[in-house]
Amino acid sequence: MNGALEILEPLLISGEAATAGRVALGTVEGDIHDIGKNLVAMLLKGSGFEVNDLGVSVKADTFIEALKEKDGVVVLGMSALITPTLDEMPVVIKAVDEAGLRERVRIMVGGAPVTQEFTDEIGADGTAKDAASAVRLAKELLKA
Ligand code: B12
Repeated sequence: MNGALEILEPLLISGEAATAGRVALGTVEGDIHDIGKNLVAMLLKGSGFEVNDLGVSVKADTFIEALKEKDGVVVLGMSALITPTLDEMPVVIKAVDEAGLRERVRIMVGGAPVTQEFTDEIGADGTAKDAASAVRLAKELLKA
């Protein structure tokens, strides 16, 4: 699947200047699933977002460093596919709060086990069930 994504990527990415906004994206610590995350990254890039893909099993500290790299509003996207690693999402959100970044960071979460109820419970700003909806969500979050 990831091999197919490599072939598709240049076809989906238009080469337009990245102007839609910035996204830092990763699969949370303890989780190595990345096919869905990579699809989300690709569609975001194809829609003009500048995407910092942090990879898999990303520690909270690594997310925070990436968010600090530049000033201004940024979307943080976290992916998780295994139920136990969902617990990492509130850990990262707490770290964002503690780093004083929450005001300029819009948080979206996703992956098959993520529900709207869970999203609300952990205080994330939104979730989406597929990559196209993730792009719409990122745009909405940046408007808010
Ligand atoms: C492929 C796969 C693997 C591959 C992963 C390869 C890779 N590079 O990703 C391999 C074989 C490595 C693997 C390993 C494991 N896996 Co696995 N795996 C799967 C499988 C079959 C498909 C997942 C997938 O890629 N789906 C396709 C993508 C496109 O969908 P998606 O990820 O949901 O992403 C979409 C949306 O969710 C959303 N989205 C995703 N991320 C984000 C992020 C944001 C911000 C937003 C907005 C949206 C969004 O958009 C995406 C695009 O449409 C699932 C079963 C299944 N049918 O789902 C099990 C599954 C996820 N795996 C499972 C398990 C248990 C494991 C292992 C722990 C097994 C083991 N004991 O070793 C290990 C993981 C080890 C670890 N530490 O992470 C379980 C998880 C159970 C649970 N809920 O806890 C599942 C459900 C299988 C099962 N039924 O038991 N796995």
